[in-house]
Order: sequence, then C-alpha cells, then structure tokens
Amino acid sequence: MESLTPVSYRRSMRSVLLIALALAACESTPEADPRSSDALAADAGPTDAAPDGPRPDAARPDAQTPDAAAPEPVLVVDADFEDRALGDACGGPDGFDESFSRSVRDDTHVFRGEHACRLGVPQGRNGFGSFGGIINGKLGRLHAGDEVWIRLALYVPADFEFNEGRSKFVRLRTFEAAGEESWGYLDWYLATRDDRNPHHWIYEGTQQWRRKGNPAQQVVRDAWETYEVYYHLDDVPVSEGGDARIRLWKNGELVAEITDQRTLVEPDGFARGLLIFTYFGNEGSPRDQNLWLDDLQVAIEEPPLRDAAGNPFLGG
Ligand SMILES: [Ca+2]
Repeated sequence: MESLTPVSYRRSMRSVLLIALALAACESTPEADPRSSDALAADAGPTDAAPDGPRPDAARPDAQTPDAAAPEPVLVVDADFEDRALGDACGGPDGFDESFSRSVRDDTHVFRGEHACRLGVPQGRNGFGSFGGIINGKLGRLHAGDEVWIRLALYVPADFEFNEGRSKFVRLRTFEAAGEESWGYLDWYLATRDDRNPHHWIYEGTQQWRRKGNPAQQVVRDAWETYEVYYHLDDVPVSEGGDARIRLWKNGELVAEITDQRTLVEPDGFARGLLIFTYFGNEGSPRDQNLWLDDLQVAIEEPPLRDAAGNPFLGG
C-alpha cells in the first residue's frame, strides 16, 4: 500500500472534506443533518464521505447518545473457551497460555456461551501439571504502579472434595528486578473448611496470612459464582504512604480490602504469571474429580464498572 506524505495526506483529506461538504449541500431537507459544516469538517474522512457509507454518528466510536451501551472494559485476557472444539484443551487465544493436562473444553456446566473449561485432578495426585492453567504471555510483566483486575466464574459441584487445608486458587507470581529469583506468589486461597473466614490470602514475599470473608461468602456448590481480585503493585503499602492495595470480591460483593500489605518486595520487582489452581494439595486428590471455570478476564486499565463502595472492578 502506497504511503502518503504529510502534504499528500492533507491534500487527500481536503478532497474528502470537499466531497463531504458537497454531499451535505445535496441533502434535500435542511434538518437531514443539523450539524454545522465545522462539525462535518472535524470528522470528515473516507468512511464518512462515502455516499452509501454509514451515517457519521453511527461510525464514530465516541458518539454520545442517550441509549449508548455501557462502556466495555479493556481486557488483556478474555478466556471464554468458545473458539475451539468441545474436548479440546483449554489453551489458545480464548484460554490459558499453558493449559494443564486435565483442562478441557466442556459443556456440562457453562457460565456463558457454549463452553466452559473443565478442570480435573486425578486420584492420588497433587494436581501440578494436570489441575488448572497458566496465563503468562497475554499478561506480560507488571511493575510498581501497575494495577490489575482478575475475574473468573467458577462452578464447584456438590461432590468436589477440596484438600484438608486450604486450596491454592488465584496466584500471581512476583520476581526480583533481575527476574532470576521469584519472591513468591500473591495468593488467594479457598478455605472451604474455615467456617468463619472462607477466603485466605497471603503474599509469600511477606508471609502473613490474612483470613477474610464471612460464613455467607463460603463457596456455594452446584452454582456459578464469580471471584475477582485487584492488585495495585508497589513495595510500600497504602498504610505506609505507598500504593500497594488488595481487594477481593465474590459475586460482585467486596470480601476484603487490604491496605497494610506490600505487593512487591522491591521497587524494581515485577509480577508475571497468573496461575489458576495448578495445585490440589500435598495429600493428593481422594479421587478423579472436576470443577468448571469460565470467563477468565484480566484488565490492566481501570474498568468502567464500580462496586457498591465506588471501587472500579470488572464485576459480574
Ligand atoms: Ca464460555
């Protein structure tokens, strides 16, 4: 395709503008386009000028009309598991970057669309390599000052047995600046055997357990539920004048906000690698069993929705 120099581009745009003005003059009624010629000049372009093209307002992404749809979040991960065939592994552009061996597209339980991802753990195994999946390339590296929202829908059947302690669930790995040594994971655990605080959280770079949530926020069986976590990455927590902050939600309801906890160990460190489950437990699964995941979404730009307290989140 031939490139345009700035001069020829301006000439081209001037021709387009003249065509647009000529078309405007040909309108049979003055109210057909109430906008001034200045407004036409502002958005004159090849598409707008095409005689049979869409009306300019319809083509403008920033058109503000009373019935405009709610703005959509910008997602760096939008794993809905729809694009490949039933029975295929859960990897790909609409899935994990690394799909573990028992992560398979399935339609037994679906949150949205036609497929979800069935996550399986074999009897007697700790699940690493079989149970879950990893996002790495899609997310890239996140540094101090970055914010990330991670949301997913989960279906846990009544007969799924979690391990005897708490279960690794959503894990974001952090590294020292050179990237050779990991400082451990920002870790959300499902504590299905904790009747009072069913959500446990820890940053392995600090090793201080946080027990959060209330009995009503326990995992509900045989139902789709959504879980979301927010991290503002910094080596200094909000409570000490920094930006590090953590929020957890379940079904759109805030479970915890932690402001006295760093989310990186050092200012030049970074986070890379999002793990979903990936480990059942040291004791091994009591039998072959599955749960289901759908709509795994990650945003690193502030989403448009707000929770009840006004915090930005992906929601749902
Ligand atoms: Ca789906």
